[in-house]
Amino acid sequence: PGSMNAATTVNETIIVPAGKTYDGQGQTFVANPNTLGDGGQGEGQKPVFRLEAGATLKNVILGAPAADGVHCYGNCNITNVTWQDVGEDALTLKSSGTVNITGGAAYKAYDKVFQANAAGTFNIKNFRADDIGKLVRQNGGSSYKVVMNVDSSDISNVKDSILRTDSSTSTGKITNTRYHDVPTLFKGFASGNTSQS
Ligand code: DGU
Ligand code: CA
Ligand code: CA
Ligand code: CA
Repeated sequence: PGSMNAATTVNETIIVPAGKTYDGQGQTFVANPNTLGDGGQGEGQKPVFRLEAGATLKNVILGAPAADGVHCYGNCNITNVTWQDVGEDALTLKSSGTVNITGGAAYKAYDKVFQANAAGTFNIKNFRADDIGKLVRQNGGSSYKVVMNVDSSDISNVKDSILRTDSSTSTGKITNTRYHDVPTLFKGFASGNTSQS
């Protein structure tokens, strides 16, 4: 009980080394708009967290501004991380790997939440998303394979679609998930590459 903890302002990207875990213990982090980015739609903003291969980020709240969110270089685990107001996007896979997103939430993403800029897999489980453009977007025009799995989540107020790709090899699967005010679940996938149950 008592007063809330003030947000921590991040002036320089926090790097989580390969294989290590960063536990935010429920603290709120905000980007310094002058050094990382203002969380608007301008490209080239810096991430608040950069995860090297095999790193884990957990128990973190990203407040506003969130700049370019989280960058993953290879496999990463994102556990109980909430974006209160997604910046340019929430998380980007920068080099090939599997991103496991378990628990947490993302709100107010003008465009994308999760951005796939390399081949890999997104396993999204027990996640809440509201007021977003798209939940996962493979980089426009790319043809590598991205596997997008959403399970036991709750998604609402989507402008575009939940999962979107331009690649004929990418796949989308949505299971045990509730959604409302979603115009399209899947966009751009080859026939036979999506499933929903
Ligand atoms: O149009 O600039 O949106 O990582 C292409 C975009 C794209 C990336 C992507 C990102 O290449 O900037 O935020
Ligand atoms: Ca972008
Ligand atoms: Ca936003
Ligand atoms: Ca971005």
